[in-house]
Amino acid sequence: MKRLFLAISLLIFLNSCDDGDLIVTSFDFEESDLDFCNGPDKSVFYALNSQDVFESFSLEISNSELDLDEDGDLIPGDPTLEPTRIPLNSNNRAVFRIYSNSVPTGTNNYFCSVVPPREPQVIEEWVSASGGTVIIRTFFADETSGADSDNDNVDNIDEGWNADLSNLPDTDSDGIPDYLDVDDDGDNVPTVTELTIESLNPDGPPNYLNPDDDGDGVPTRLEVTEDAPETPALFQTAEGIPNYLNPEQTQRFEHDEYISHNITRAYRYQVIFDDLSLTNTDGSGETIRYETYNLGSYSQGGVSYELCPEQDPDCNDEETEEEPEEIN
Ligand SMILES: [Ca+2]
Ligand SMILES: [Ca+2]
Ligand SMILES: [Ca+2]
Ligand SMILES: [Ca+2]
Repeated sequence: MKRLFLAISLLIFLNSCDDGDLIVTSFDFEESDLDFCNGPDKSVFYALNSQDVFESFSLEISNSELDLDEDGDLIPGDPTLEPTRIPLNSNNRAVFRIYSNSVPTGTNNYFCSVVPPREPQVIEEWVSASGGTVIIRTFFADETSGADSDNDNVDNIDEGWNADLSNLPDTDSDGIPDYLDVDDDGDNVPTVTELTIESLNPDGPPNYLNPDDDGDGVPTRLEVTEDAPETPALFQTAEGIPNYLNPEQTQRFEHDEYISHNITRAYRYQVIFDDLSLTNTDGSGETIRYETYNLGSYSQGGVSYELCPEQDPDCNDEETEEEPEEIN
């Protein structure tokens, strides 16, 4: 009875103590930059503090709750849709730990290893109770004016990006706004390449926004055969001038081939707990409760992002891989 009373009074005390000065830990991990790892059956978002004390705050989630690729990396959901809500239970849990020594990071990740390493020793541990929820919200991390979402060397702000994503310019009317379009004028010569080519008509639009770069009436896209849309410079005169930059050359090849418009993008995952109760695993029953706890964000770059020009009839068709022949 005495013990129960102590636990209850501690609970009241902890709840009324906002600054956390008088308790063992302040659980001061809010708005951390998080790391992520994937193990055989669980994935873990975590933050480490090794400054005055060795401590960590982690969120372990059963792999079945997450969208993961074959490398164990997160597959981001659509940022415009509702966030993922995962119930806290014995498989999905928040864990706060204090250690005897620093926690190793790197390939043998402490948090995702199958057998918990003997070192460093855990000297204090708090684990979440069932009942709460963790909310994982996905954002694009490249939706800023200074970012270059399509990596074509023209910053978003210079491709008409705005925070509301309203009235986004689409120079070639292929359904892909300029800030996500690697070929802004749809002429099969990537913007990043056209930026390096001097315009034949200095008073006209820059090459990367001009679908007929030499102004000969034949679209650049059709001055190249469908066999080599990626290498327009192959089609050239003996003097080495590509046809698409030569108004004297007006040979026209009809086709509907388009270069790949796929890009890679950067994402951010925000991890917020709703109704988080952490209980000390030392048996004391000490509990601390947060109505909400914003653990922080995990950033992920280089995520493939498929885009298709509306005019392209066979964009991103899965190429049928041939079975390797059996060798006896
Ligand atoms: Ca476009
Ligand atoms: Ca672009
Ligand atoms: Ca182009
Ligand atoms: Ca032309």
